[in-house]
Amino acid sequence: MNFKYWDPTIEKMPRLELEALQLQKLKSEINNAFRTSFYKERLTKAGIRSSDDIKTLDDLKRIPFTTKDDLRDGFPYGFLAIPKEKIVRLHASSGTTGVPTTIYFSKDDIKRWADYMARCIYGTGSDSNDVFQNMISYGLFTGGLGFHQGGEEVGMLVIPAGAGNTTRQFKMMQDYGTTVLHATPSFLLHLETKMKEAGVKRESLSLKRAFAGAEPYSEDTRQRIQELLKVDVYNSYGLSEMNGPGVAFECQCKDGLHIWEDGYIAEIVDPDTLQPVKDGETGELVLTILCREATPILRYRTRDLTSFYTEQCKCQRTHRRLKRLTGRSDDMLIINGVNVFPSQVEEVIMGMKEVGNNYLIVVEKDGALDRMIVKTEMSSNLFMDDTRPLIALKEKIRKALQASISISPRVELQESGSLPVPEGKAVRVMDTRCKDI
Ligand code: DLL
Repeated sequence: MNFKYWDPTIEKMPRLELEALQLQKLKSEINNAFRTSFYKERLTKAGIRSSDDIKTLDDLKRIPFTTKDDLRDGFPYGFLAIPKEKIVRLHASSGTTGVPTTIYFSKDDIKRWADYMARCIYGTGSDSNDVFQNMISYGLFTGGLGFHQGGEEVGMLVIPAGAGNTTRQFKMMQDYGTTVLHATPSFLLHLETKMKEAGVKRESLSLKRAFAGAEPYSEDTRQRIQELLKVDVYNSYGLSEMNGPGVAFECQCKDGLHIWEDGYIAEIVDPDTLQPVKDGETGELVLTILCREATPILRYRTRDLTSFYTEQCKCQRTHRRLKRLTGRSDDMLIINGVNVFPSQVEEVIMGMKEVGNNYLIVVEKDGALDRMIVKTEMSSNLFMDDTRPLIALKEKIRKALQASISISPRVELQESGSLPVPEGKAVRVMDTRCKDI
């Protein structure tokens, strides 16, 4: 395979040099942190007086973790490290409490972010010959502008399509000869369902590849998108606290996501003990950003569960790879005492070709007990009035789920395209139990 590197000196940098670079950048990020009211207090309390107290990368452990609640408490300017007149943009996520976590950027921060995004995009084999349709929300969400800038940096023709409106999306693909897509995996599946309905022939499109991220999805879902849309799918991971997309991305080997270690320090800890897990073990990803001056964030608890690959990638990049992120430590459901991750359900059902492109997990109270209902769409060649194959399919799904999660859910089949598809991230779980208490 002919791998493409945006900057081989960085992407293939020997580990020792890379770690020395991390230490140097960490010190400068700590200097930035001391300019914020939040870290000035936090670091001083932890006995750190200046970046001189951080002598090795191991000293990072002396710094306390930062959480989403800290960011909310620091709203609006508690994490700002530069004068207001030097900020050129903000991105924010509203979250559930209504206090937005807000991240500010200087002009240089935006340039650096675009450069990481370009590295991700170019590493998939995309270049200035490509037409890139960015089908994700623009605005305060980082997915739209993040990919937009990266695409332009690579020299692609970028179509700022935004999310939703499949009819318009198909029209743009045909009009401009789109070769590369970016969307959530759930929207890519939805697109395929709508393509059949709209009578759009795959042969009339020039698609080669798609970037899919912003929400967890299984390897089976990737395979399904690849087969149905006939595109090469690359996993893309990021979070607004760490700029947005561009934190970790798959290369052409598509075997784990390279985390850009010249821009981030990644640790994986046990979410209960907060101690580092052994290499290769699953735990919660903790990130320190090294490439942003306006809003430094040190040891951020992402809540995302993953592990490091222990061996180097065939592409020869030295930046370590993360395993596909399957869920968050806070999205675990406890159903009648059994722990269930939504990703386990997805893994079971997306591997079945009779199952359509969308599903929903409902958890509700049934007297004192919990009841789990899995609603799945059927593939478009099954029909509601033909009951025998439907009963058999329900039973097949129920048994497969029971074998995987030790719970026997009620399975409900729905027509293809009938479950709701939000414009942003997919909503996979409806847990109504707390309302009954
Ligand atoms: O979702 C940034 C992004 C935009 C990433 C576009 C990729 C593509 P937030 O809205 O802050 O930022 O959500 C971040 O989404 O902590 C994960 O829980 C989840 N997430 C993002 N990418 C993936 C992925 C953007 N590839 C949160 N696999 C993160 C699994 C993902 N989960």
